[in-house]
Amino acid sequence: MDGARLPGTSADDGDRIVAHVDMDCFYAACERRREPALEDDPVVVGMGFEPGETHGAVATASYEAREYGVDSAMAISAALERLPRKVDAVEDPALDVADAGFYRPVDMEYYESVSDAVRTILHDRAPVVREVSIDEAYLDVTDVTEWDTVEQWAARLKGEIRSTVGVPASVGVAPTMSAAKVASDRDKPDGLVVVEPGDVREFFADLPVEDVHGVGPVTAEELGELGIETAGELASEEPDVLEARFGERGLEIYRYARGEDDREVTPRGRPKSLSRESAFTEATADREQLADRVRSLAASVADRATSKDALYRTIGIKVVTPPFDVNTRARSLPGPVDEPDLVESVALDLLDEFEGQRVRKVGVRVSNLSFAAGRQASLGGFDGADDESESVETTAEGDEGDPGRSSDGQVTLTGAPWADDEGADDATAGSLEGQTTIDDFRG
Ligand code: DCP
Ligand code: MG
Repeated sequence: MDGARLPGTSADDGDRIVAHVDMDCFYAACERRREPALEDDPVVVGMGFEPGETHGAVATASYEAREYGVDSAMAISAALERLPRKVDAVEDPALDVADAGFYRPVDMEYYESVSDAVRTILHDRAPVVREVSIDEAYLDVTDVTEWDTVEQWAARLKGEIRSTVGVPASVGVAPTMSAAKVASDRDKPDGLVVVEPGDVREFFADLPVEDVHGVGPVTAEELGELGIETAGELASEEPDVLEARFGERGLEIYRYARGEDDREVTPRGRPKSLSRESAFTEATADREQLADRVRSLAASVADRATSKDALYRTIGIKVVTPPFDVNTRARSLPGPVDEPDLVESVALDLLDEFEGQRVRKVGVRVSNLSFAAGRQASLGGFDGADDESESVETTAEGDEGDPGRSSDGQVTLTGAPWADDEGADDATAGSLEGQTTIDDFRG
């Protein structure tokens, strides 16, 4: 370890330098990239605000639009109440054009391409990169910078992303992943926050417990019942009390709240999809039997996604009809979700097309995965990651490639076999040859 340490810090030679990069209002920034006239105006990206559409949600809003109260996951109708569209404001004398915004539909393919360009820079700049989602990554930069130069290093990285790709990023740097993550969020947009070793606990002290890695809304509420509202309070609670209430996990969140986080930034073969399939002893056209099987497959796949902290944007089914015709259908959603009910309803919906046909085997798959930051990080923290390789696809080959996009933003894929059909590194691989994963559905 050759990193120079600032005098007066409690850093020791084991300290890592971790950077967390999170793009600012990413989808909106992408829209601005190709439509520079939008630069200083409120921009909302979402689904379902096209004429005639009545429901849908905001994927993201530019910071100008956030000032009107528009934010991710808000219903489009609510967003339009707060911030009318420019085009409407121009025509309606009751509306002020100055207080109106531009609305754009989600274009994932384009955002993925921008994300790829950012990733290229991250990989150029850091030896170890862990991508978390389309707009977020952790970098271990211990070997490429030092604490007294890391701020300049991060500023250069941001500058390069801005000048080369044309989108703004916020960067947090700290000795741990959790502190780096919180730091990148501290000064958004265009933020740059460095938390030096020795300052981590103080940095966390006033944050709400929800900001502590591993503390979700439910745990936060339970902590609230114990009178613990901030990370500082959690950090100074008796560990015994936490252990009694939450078990081993109580000790873990206690350590995280104290800024102790020894997770390492490791590159991860990101799973492309999660799937389950199951064969019938005899091909059947019985709607209820098929639907039942699809329901349990959907529940199982959704469970696995939840346990892996995966969000999915595409839900698909596979229907094998005699003799061995593999049909796949999929539907893409406007944004990544973790919604077991949706997996079931979309899968059943897609199954309708095969009404009346005899079916040998059915499968359900979620794909276009992303890993929500706080939750994703728990893979390294609380999860036994050892089952990962046998239950996820890690190959890029055989993925659905370039789906056609229809005008309503829903992507319907047809015909392409699933990656696991081709022997990808998945628990269901090889099941086409008659082995099934039916064991997964007993009970
Ligand atoms: N996203 C979405 N639906 C959500 C949240 C996010 O579709 N409920 C998409 C749109 C975002 C992108 O994911 O642009 C990245 O998510 P972030 O949480 O990083 O949000 P932004 O990058 O938009 O804003 P910020 O500047 O707060 O990071
Ligand atoms: Mg972001």
